[in-house]
Amino acid sequence: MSYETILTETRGRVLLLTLNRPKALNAINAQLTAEVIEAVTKADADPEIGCIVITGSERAFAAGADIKEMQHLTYAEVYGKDRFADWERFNAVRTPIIAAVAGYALGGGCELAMMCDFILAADTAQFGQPEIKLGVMPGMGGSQRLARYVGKAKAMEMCLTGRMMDATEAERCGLASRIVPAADLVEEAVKTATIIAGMSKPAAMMTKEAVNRAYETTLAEGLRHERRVFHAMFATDDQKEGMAAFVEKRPATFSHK
Ligand code: CO8
Repeated sequence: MSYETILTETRGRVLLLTLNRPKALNAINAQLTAEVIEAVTKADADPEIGCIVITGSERAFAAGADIKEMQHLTYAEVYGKDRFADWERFNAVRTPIIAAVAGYALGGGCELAMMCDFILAADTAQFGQPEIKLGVMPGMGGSQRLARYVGKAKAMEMCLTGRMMDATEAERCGLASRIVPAADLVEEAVKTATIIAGMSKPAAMMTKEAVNRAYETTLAEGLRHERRVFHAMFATDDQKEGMAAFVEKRPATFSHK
């Protein structure tokens, strides 16, 4: 399938997906939504892809859901079509996804970045949930994920005032894993993704599932889940190879099985 609002490129075992609606600062419209979900779902099913990087432009990762597309919708239309529910398919992707954020990540853009497994921030990144200024509120996880990732005080202030958070603050409060110079962002993200994609894919998928479980369940349940998944890993060829390679003092070659 050829895409119009995103660019895709395979680098080794990494899919690099670039949001590409520059005139609208990568505002997330229905077409971009469908294309991103199609591309990540396909990559998830591809055993040759071990990690996905989603990025935008220097100016904007994404400036939110497309306001012009939403402006005249009625309640019956947004509720009837359960607008944004399609993103649940994005959340079901088991391959690790890195958000490489430069410039604005606002509203749905910040929510998309938070739906990824971690955020690498360029020093130019600006995060925000400015929906309140439009007379609405976050609709794709902003009120929930931001509160879990940065805590109630910051999440509440950001969602109620719409103020933006720069990269330094985002890293300090745990929203971004680290900050890199804007010029190096994509290369650094691909480099990080290449490390992940070189690991056993089943181990990476199970690790993603286990860490995400920490946000969905009690500590006791999460610990039980982790232990059972750890046990299951001994059924993989990659566990045998990884441990043999360590003992034999050589690099592991994973078969992703
Ligand atoms: N939707 C549609 N078009 C947009 C959006 C947007 N969110 N953001 C920017 N644009 C367009 C502008 O209209 C403008 O187009 P044109 O040249 O045709 O007028 C172009 O992009 C450039 O924008 P600006 O001229 O405004 O550029 P500035 O550098 O002056 O300002 C800002 C940049 C600060 C980012 C500014 O554009 C802005 O405030 N944008 C809107 C940010 C916002 O409110 N985002 C939240 C949107 S609501 C939302 O996301 C709900 C989430 C629900 C879930 C989504 C699921 C993914």
